[in-house]
Amino acid sequence: MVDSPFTFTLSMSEIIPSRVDNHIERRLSDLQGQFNDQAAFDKMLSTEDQLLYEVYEVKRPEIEGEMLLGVSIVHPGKVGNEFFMTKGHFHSVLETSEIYYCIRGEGYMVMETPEGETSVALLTPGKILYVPPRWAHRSVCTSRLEDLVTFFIYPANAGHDYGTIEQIGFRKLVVDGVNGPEIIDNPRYK
Ligand code: S6P
Ligand code: ZN
Repeated sequence: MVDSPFTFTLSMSEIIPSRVDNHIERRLSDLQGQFNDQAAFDKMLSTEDQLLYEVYEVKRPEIEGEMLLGVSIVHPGKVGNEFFMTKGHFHSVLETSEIYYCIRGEGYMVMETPEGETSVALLTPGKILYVPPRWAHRSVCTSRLEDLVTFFIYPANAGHDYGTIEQIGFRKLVVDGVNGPEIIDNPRYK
């Protein structure tokens, strides 16, 4: 079967795309064990299970040859001195890449390979980031008031390996330092 081409719009002022097949919401409790300051995490969670980020997906068959695309929105905030972030993942098919286009806000993409290389890319509106195959990736919002909004596209057969990051964490963290956002070594990296 041959599919018909389709268009949709992503207004710079609205940020929610005109076509959405799936809306994911991830809350504080979904990131249990991922933030450095567990006491701050527990305290926050006892008050409210805050919404940290959302993903608006355009669904396609998850097979080789197709692409998945959508918008990721990380809200501003911190757990202790660590900025709100996504869970982060490797792709299950490790040899698959991803492209991000930053639409709004400011933040970082924290990345690393299984071999231990690390890279942290600044995201500002208009910036395009190419995440090559093998690099785990996590978005971090460092804007104080604004969301970090990115458009993403990646091979539909990539899949997500969340387990590795849940167990070992990322090697680098983004924290709020005396002079603003700082990239530091993760003291709890396993
Ligand atoms: C999927 C792509 C994004 C993330 C989204 C949320 O490969 O990288 O759509 O899913 O930014 O992050 P996470 O780590 O919770 O999937
Ligand atoms: Zn990904």
